[in-house]
Formats: sequence, structure tokens, C-alpha cells
Amino acid sequence: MAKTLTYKIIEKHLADGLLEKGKPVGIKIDQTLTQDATGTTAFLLFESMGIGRVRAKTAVSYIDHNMSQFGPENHNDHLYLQSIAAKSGVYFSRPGNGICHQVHLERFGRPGATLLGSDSHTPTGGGIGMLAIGAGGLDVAVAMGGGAFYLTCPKVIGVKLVGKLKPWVASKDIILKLLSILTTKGNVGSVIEYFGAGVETLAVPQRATVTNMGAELGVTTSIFPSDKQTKKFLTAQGRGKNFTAMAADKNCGLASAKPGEACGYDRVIEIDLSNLEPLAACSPSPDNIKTIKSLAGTKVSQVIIGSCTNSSLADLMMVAKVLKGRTIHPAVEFAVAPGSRQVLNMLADNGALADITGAGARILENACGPCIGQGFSPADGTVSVRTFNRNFAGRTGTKNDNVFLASPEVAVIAALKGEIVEPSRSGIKYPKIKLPMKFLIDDNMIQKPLPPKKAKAVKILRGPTIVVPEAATKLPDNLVGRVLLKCGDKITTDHIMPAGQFLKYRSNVPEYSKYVFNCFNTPDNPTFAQRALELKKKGTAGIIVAAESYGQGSSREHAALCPMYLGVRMIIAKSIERIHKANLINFAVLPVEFENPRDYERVRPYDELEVENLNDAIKSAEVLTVIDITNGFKFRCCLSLSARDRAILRAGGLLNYTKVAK
Ligand code: MIC
Ligand code: SF4
Repeated sequence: MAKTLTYKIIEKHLADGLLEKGKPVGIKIDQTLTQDATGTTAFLLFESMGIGRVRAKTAVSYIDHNMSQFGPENHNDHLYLQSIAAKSGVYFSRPGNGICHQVHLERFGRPGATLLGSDSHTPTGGGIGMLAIGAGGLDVAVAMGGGAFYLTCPKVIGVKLVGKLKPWVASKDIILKLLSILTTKGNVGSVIEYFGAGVETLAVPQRATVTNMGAELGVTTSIFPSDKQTKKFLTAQGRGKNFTAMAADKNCGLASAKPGEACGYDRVIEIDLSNLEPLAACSPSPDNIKTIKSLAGTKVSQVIIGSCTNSSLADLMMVAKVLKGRTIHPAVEFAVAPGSRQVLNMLADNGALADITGAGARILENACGPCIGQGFSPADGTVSVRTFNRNFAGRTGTKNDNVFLASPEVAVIAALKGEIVEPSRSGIKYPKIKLPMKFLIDDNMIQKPLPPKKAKAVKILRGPTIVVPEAATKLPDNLVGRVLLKCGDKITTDHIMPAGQFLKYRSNVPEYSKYVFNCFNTPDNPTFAQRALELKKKGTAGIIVAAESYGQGSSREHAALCPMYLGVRMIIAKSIERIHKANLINFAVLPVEFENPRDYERVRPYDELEVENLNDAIKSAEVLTVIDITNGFKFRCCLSLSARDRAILRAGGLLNYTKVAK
């Protein structure tokens, strides 16, 4: 029986359940990754589990998101994370070492291993052949403690790559093409697996761009086989011994493999790399894809090259070669943020950095920076071209922003020309880049876990801005609540829980909660938080009604945790995205889906809703009835929950469930 690479890895790590498509399975996690914006909550929750030392083989805590340090909050978080890492046996990648996904790929990733990260772009590791999944911090805390991670045994979509990319066409264009086909909706419960002769033409950093932005499809993860290219990359990172060849069985991609079987791909999409052309995702969604040709002539006033999607040495060497001896267009502000210290140091060593700054680029910290709205917000009414993965409205910090997500190739040409230009028509020769046989390896900014005896003596530094999050509570048997907000399709976690200037409150739920659904607040009305707290005081639950793909985007569990703190107990949507749904369950907020999507139209903001015998329904029912008291009608909602989800909800969240299960 032909087996996909995904199923091979899941099978090897199976801890609970059977390998049956659509059924929940628990898998053992080899490596965990946390970053500072989700990590403080993850570690606070880890502490409250009372496990002490991590049990995952490799756990790494990164500082890369909250780097702007206006006020003491960020530094307080860093100190807490450094001390708790030392105490609990975790590697600590210090501020300045780089973006978690880039550094993890360089220094820790291993083909065939499982990685769980409290960041939605954890699937970057799929570029090196690992099964790398994004999750909420609480799930990662459980995995750090040695607990299994539960997922739905996925459908596997095989993406067959044939041909070879033309000059000026980048691997970013592969994922943009796929986003134009699959969009950001409707892919929950799938894994994307790349195969075909085109795969070997792509080096690991190119593959990592593709798997990274695969997160925008809403899939569980994306994965490439581990082959000669993987070996080359690992060897150049001085980690040749971590290489294992891994691939799906040969006939997985054949039409004869029956769809729906636990072997073979459920669907095959073929992309001919030779036919691809440069693309961009236009505001406000990563799946709003247009060709660069069709956008040519659009004036650009800001260009940023960086983020965990496109900040590798290969990307920036190409950028440097194009910029050498040239000057950025006078109408453009241009910034480059290398992905890691390794990349930055190598650019500095080989002189490429001088070519970049010589052309007028501003070098930003090798961190997330503008990608998470930490500075570099564009001017009103202007176009910003970025090599990032997300362009949700307002994520830059500017309302009504206009962001085009594109390859570094397109971005650097736009920076030089002041407008979008099809790079092959720019009159500039496409530079040839060869990756070095050996990267510059210096792990002096990665603190190794302390041995248990030494770790015992470490004092945990908990600054006053770090507040232990309130525990979730059990859902009532009779839920009476009001619709606090009715929103439309594709509500992202950035809508629910904005980052940018509010990111520094990540370790303080009461403070951060004030900004829940900030984008929908208007100056003359009470904010979402004020309305919610008012209801909470009266003992009435808050309910959110939404349309398709609620909770797209990041893994930030604050998008569940903060609404929970404000008294939100139920989300009724047409569909809910995977990571967010898991986060809601973990914090005992009930996610349900309209049985008949037309009922979405009937429910109105501020309606009073009631669900009777809620805990019985959670225990075993597939549907429950909601009574709209205000308008006097009933409608049905589906509970697509595993037995474990039901148990977690009934226990009052994952933390309580874990305590009971211990
Ligand atoms: C993002 O890209 O949106 C983030 C910031 O990296 C998030 C994590 C977070 O909100 O801290 C993600 O992708 O999960
Ligand atoms: Fe950081 Fe942006 Fe990557 Fe998120 S997407 S991890 S904010 S660089």
C-alpha cells in the first residue's frame, strides 16, 4: 500500500488512536518551539501544570516578536522566559539571534521528526522534511511536558511539481499560485505534500518559503521530502548527521491510488514550475492573487524584504546582487530584515550587506518587526510591497493599508523602480546565486538547557507586568447569553486580538483584553470589552456569531483566552479554523457551527440566546438547539468535536482536564 510521507511520520509517532482518515490521533512530539509573544502564556501554563522539567527531546524558546521595548513589558517577558527556560530544561535563543522559524530550520530541524510550535508558521520546518505543526501555547505546554498532541488524521493533498523555475520567478510564486487555487478557506484537516521531479530543483530555503506560507491555506501543515537538497543544507549547517532520506511511496501520486484511503493522495494538483510567472497577493487577504504583469505600473512607496517567509541567505544574496551599485528610487522607503544572525553575519562577512546599505536600504533587526506591526507602518493611501505572508487589513498598523505580498525578486525591483515592474522586463540581469558549502555556525546566542541540579538553583524572574492568566471555568448547564458581535467571513485572529502596538500586553490578559475586536470599536460607543464586561457582571454569557473561516491566521491563544476572560462562552460560526477552534476548546469556549448556514442571517446582534442542557449536549450530541429568545425562533448547530474535545470542554478547559487526567 502506497503511503504518504505524512502518514509515515504520523505512524512512527502514534501515541493514541488509529491511523484512520478523519479520526483523531495523538502523536508524540519530538521538538517544541515557542516565541516570546505566545511563550510567556505557554510557560505560565506549563508552570501551573506542575511538571517541572520538559520531557520533549528538544524544546526551544525564542525571542523574536516583542523586540521594540517601549516600556518595561517586553524586557520583563524576556527575563521571565530566559529564567524559566534555564529552570525547565529548554534551549533559549536570545534576542538578536533571529526569527524562530529561520533559526529552527538552521539549527534544530530534523527530517522525519515532529515539531509543535506556538506559532502558526511552524510548518516552515516542513521544508526540511519534518512534520511541523502550529498550535496554541497550551497545547505546546502539554507537549513540552511529554503529552501527545491531538490532531485529525489528515487528508493529504499531493502537489506535484514538474519543470524548473524561470529566472525572476521564485518559490514564493509556487505558494501564491497554490493560494490562488485552494484559497485560505476550506482546507482545514488537510496536509500538503510536495512531490515530483520539480522538487529536487528547489533548495531547502526555497522549500521553506513554500511550507511557511502554506499556513495561509489553513492546512495542518505542508511537507517536502528529505533528499539530496536536504542533505546539502544540513551538511552546510554542520548537521549532516541529522540527515535521513524520507519520501512518500512512489505510487502515492498515481491516479490509481484510491482517494479517501489511508494511503495515496486524496487529491493531486500539478504545478509546472516552468510555466509560473511572478505573482502577488493583494490586500486584504493572502489568497487575493494577481499577476505582477497585471499590477505593473502601480506606484510603490514602501518595500520591505524580510519575515520568516523570505529572509534566508539565498534571498538576501540575490537582493544584494541586484542592488549592487544602484540606488533605491527616491519615492521609496526600503527596509531589509535578515531572518537570523547567521544570515546577517554572513552578509556582513562577504560584503553583501554593504551592497544593500549602499543602495539605501534601512537594515532592520533580524526579528519579526514590521511583519507583526512593530513599526514601519506605511503612509495613508500608499502601496507597500512586502515579502511577508500576511496582509490582513490593518496588520501593518495603518488603517486601510494596501499591502502586496510578493517575492524578494519582485520587491527589490519595485524598490529600484518606484513601481511594480515585471522583473524580467526591468532590464536588470537575474543574478546567479550559489549557496555556500558551509554556513557560518556560531551558537553562542543559544543557551543550552542547564543540568537538573544547576537548574534547581535558578530563580524565576517574574516582572510586575506578567500576570498569571485566569483559569477557565466549566460551562453552565443552561447557557443564557447575548450576541456581542456578529461578524462576516474570514475573521482573522488579528481582528480578534490585534498585535502591533498592543503586542506588549501579551503577558497581561486583563490589560490585553481591553483591545479584543478593537478594529470594530467606534469612538462613540462602548468597546467590545466594555460591553462584554457589563454582561459578565450580570452573569450573562457573551456569544460571538460569525460566518466562514472564523479565526484564520495566527496561533495566538489570546484570541480565545482574552474573549474568555471577558465572559465569552460560545462562538457560533459557519466554519471555524483548526488552531483557533482548538484554542477555544482549550479555554472552555464552545465552538459550534450553524447546521443550516442560512440561520446566520436570522440571528441579530445583541439577540438573547439560550441553550438548555448544554453539558449533556457536549457529552454526546452531534447537534444542539439554540433558542433565540429575542426573536422567538430556534436553530440547530453542529458540534464537530472529538471525544477528547468533549472531555476537555466538560472539564472546563485543557488545564483542568490535564489535572484530572494526571
Ligand atoms: C503572526 O504571524 O501572526 C504571529 C505573530 O507570528 C502569530 C503568533 C502570535 O500572535 O504571537 C502566529 O502566526 O501564530
Ligand atoms: Fe514573525 Fe511574521 Fe513570521 Fe509571524 S509571520 S513569525 S510575525 S515573521
